[in-house]
Amino acid sequence: MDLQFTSRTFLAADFPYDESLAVIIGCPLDISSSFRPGTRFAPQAIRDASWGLETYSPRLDRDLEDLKICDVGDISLPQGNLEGALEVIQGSMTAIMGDQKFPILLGGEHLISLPIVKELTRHHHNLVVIQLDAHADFRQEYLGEPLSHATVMRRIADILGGENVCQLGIRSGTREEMRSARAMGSLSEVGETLRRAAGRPVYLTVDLDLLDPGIAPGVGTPEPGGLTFDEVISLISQLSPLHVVGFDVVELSPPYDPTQQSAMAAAKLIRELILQFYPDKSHQ
Ligand SMILES: [Mn+2]
Repeated sequence: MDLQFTSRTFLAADFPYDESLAVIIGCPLDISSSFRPGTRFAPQAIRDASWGLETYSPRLDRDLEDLKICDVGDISLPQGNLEGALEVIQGSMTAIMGDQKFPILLGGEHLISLPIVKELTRHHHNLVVIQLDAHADFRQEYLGEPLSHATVMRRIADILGGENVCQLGIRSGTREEMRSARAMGSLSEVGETLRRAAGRPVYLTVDLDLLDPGIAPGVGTPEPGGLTFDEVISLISQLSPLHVVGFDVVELSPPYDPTQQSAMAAAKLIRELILQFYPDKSHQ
């Protein structure tokens, strides 16, 4: 039969799980969003948008079709039970890491990065987390809650130490957040990040609101004054010398994305991240 079909997976991520080197996991956590909920719909919206893209990246001269990637679908999460949901996410990561796969997480709200990083510290010594985000997400607590998308990087810094977190692109935060982030040493620049992360395993977490709301309006907490798509790609290119061991892209909120433009931006960004950081470069 010589017919072609799209599927419900991310673009070209249909390799058998057992033989895959990288795994895409939807992580539709949607509990602590403070402004515009809807992140539970994001992983599938990103998958659907991805089929509008080419598998080939002219920038990198690499093609998703050459890679061994399996999109396993979305984790079933008990929305309404935050701590339970975080445990389920960490448990899924335990399984993926036990199978030695390169994890690619589609959020979900930003809090998913906390259980992911917790699990990664069990597998990677000396881990560095790089955050690309409009917001510091560095509150001690938010509305009395220590676990929130507004506190996630503070919790990660509590675990790793602020010097092992590099926050890039931050253009919003309270005075107290910015003060704490500065005091803990997590606010960073590209050059500083490259120095600190050199030779170490890196987990990259990308909040889509890094992009300007004109480019990606469909996010939980849009923040004017953001980067263009090309500026984000340029930033990611600058990080290419680093040894990235996994990444997430979080905070897309499809109910606020009626034209799919934010989901398209997310999907293209993910394609570029995969092609840039895929663990086996031998075929390229
Ligand atoms: Mn964030």
